[in-house]
Order: sequence, then structure tokens, then C-alpha cells
Amino acid sequence: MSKNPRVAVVGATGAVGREMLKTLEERNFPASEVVAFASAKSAGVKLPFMGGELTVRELKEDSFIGFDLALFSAGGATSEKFAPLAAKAGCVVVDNSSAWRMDPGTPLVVPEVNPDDLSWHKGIIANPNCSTIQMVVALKPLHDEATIKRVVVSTYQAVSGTGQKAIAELEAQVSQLFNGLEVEPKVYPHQIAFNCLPQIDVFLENGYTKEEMKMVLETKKIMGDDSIQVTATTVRVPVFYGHSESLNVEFEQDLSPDEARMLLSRAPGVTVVDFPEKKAYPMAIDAAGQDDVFVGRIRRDETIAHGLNLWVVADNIRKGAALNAVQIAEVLLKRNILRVPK
Ligand code: 25A
Ligand code: L14
Repeated sequence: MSKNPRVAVVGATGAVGREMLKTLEERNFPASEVVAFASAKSAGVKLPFMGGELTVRELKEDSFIGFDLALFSAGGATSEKFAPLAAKAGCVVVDNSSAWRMDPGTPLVVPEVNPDDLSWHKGIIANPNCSTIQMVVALKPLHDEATIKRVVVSTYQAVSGTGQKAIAELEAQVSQLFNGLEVEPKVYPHQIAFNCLPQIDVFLENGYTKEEMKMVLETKKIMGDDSIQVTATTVRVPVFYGHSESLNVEFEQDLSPDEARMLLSRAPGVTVVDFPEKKAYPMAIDAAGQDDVFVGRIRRDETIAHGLNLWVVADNIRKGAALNAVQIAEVLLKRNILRVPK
């Protein structure tokens, strides 16, 4: 493409959509124009962009004519319906929903891990689940060195992952409880303030939640290695921004904590914060608003031959969603593959 791309942001009024606009602006993404789309009820809403405002348009079936790139974060149902329409109109989609991730014809990409999978896109590219993205960014450099056999992960996930309405629900419950009022859960099945909920997304027949199975299946696809075993417990905690994860990793070969620290400190998109003597480790409140994946508490699992424990934290709305999507678009531009193949 010779001219700069014309970009649509679909679901622009949501927590992730707003961050996509902010990320395009901060990274000086070379767009000839950016247009914000959402559902009919948000049409006319003004969103800040590049010192001015964008007026939100209603997303319709013919919205994509004349666009080169669309960043979607409007939920699975919207993506299922509209992403193929966009691709048909010649507009490449980077989709943040779970709709296309496990489709064999759709690449699932984290630029630090598997950028080459972008070469076979057919017009839709899936952005992985937020918890999966930060985990694979931390695992990839270790896997390349010592081959991962198995990962046991437990997550501590912020409410912003669910969107604006969940952020508002945690705020409201905190103030209701301080004022001696009853809380009435709406977004989550139970009170989230001062509580932990071992359920993210819906339960499946095997007893796991859908969020847990996303971590299991998406990790194999992104790492391009079906032999990596992952088992997950995903937990919602009363944090606004930033997902934290405890990873227990078993390797084929030996990897010392010092080697892991060195590999991670050289890895793109990773910052190691691991100074126990100074009580320094990654925390959600520090990762919020940052681009990197933060890794600390690196230590041996003393119960197995080749095992490490790690603590991994990232901003779920940035690296977990908006930033990763914009980084994918940047690679498409750089490699001159921002076009729907015939
Ligand atoms: O199915 P999935 O893939 O599992 O995804 C389900 C949902 O998860 C959220 C996202 O909600 C998604 O809809 N999500 C969070 N992280 C995600 C991630 N990494 C993620 N999903 C996937 N991957 P969300 O709140 O972030 O964004 C929702 C956006 O979707 C728009 N939308 C819904 N249906 C649509 C549609 N757009 C086009 N066509 C459709 N049919 C939705 O727009 C929103 O932009 P909306 O207009 O229906 O609702 C926005 C309303 O919210 C208010 N509001 C939003 N932000 C603020 C706000 N008000 C004040 N301050 C704010 N900061 C607006 O007033 C508006 O009414
Ligand atoms: O699949 O509620 O990307 O935190 C990520 C956020 C599903 C919901 C996904 C949440 C979504 C999830």
C-alpha cells in the first residue's frame, strides 16, 4: 500500500476501544484517517483523539468500504457478524474478541512471540486473550532455551477486562459497603468488592471456565507447539487495572533462576523486577498504564527436576488488548502485508 491506511475502531466507546484510540495516538500510527464505530446507542458520542474529537458512528454492514484496517473490540457476536464483511470489503481486521481465535484459518498473534504467523492471514487476525498474551510473552524466551513441558497458572484478574460496566460496579460496591448499604451484584454473579471470584467467563462441561480453556488452547496455537501442557485457574480480584499471574513451569532441560532472569531481561516487551531484598516485585498498580510485561519472584520449584516459579503482571487493557492489536497492525505495515489476499 502506498498511501497511509484508513483505520476503523469498532467498539470505540468501550474500555478497550478507548485505549485503542489512545494507543494509535501515542505511537503515531501513520493513519490517513481514524473513524470510531460502536452500537447505535453510542452514535453521536464524542471521543477525544489527537487533541480533537471523533464522533462515534453506528456500525453497519456497509461501514467498511474505503477502509484498509479495522481494530475490533465489540464482543464476540459483533466480530462474528462484521469481521467477515470487513474482510470482504478489502479491510484487514485485527479482532480482540474470542470469536476467531481458534479458527484454523485465522492467525492468533503476539508480535514478540509469533509475528511470522501474520504472513498467512486471510483478512482477519485474532488478538489473543489478555491473560494468555502476558503469559506467552514471559514464557517464549524460556521455552526457546529449555523447552516447556507443563505450566500450572493461577490468575488474579482485574475488573477492567470485563469492560466499563464492571469498573463502575467495583467502584459502586466499594462506596456502598463503606456507607453501610447492601450491594447488588449485576455484572458479576457475586460481590466483587473485598472478594475473589474463581470464575471468569462461563463454565464448560469439563468443569473449567471458558477463560481457563482459552489459556490452555491459545497458548499451544501461539507458541506453535501442541505438546505444551497448560492447566489454569482464573480468578477475578477487586483490582481495576492489571492482571497478575502465578506461573509454575516445568522444563525439559535445566534452567537456573539467574539464566531465566538474564533471558527475560533481554526479551522484547519484558521488564524484570526481581529484588526480594528490596521488596521489589511486579504489582498491578505499577503495571497499570505501562506497555511491558513485568516478571519477578523468579525461583526454583524445589519439588521437581527442572522447574521454576514466576510472577507475571501486565496492563490487561494495554498489552492484553489495545497495544497488542496496534502492534500487530504495525507489523502488517512494516512487512507490507496490510491487504486482504485475493
Ligand atoms: O465476546 P467476548 O469476546 O468475550 O467480549 C465481550 C466484551 O468483553 C469486553 C468488551 O466490552 C466486549 O464487548 N472486553 C474487555 N476486554 C476485552 C478483550 N480483551 C473484551 N472483549 C474482548 N477482548 P467493552 O466494554 O470493552 O466494550 C464494549 C464495546 O462494544 C461495543 N459494541 C457492543 N455491541 C456492538 C458494539 N459496537 C458496534 N456494534 C455492536 N453491535 C460497545 O459500544 C463498546 O464500545 P456500546 O455503544 O454498545 O456501549 C458503550 C456504552 O458504554 C458507555 N461507556 C463506555 N465507556 C465509557 C462509557 N461511559 C462513560 N465513560 C466511559 N469511559 C457509553 O456511554 C455507551 O453507552
Ligand atoms: O476473551 O471478563 O479476551 O476479564 C477477556 C476479558 C473475555 C472476558 C477475552 C474478562 C475476554 C475477560
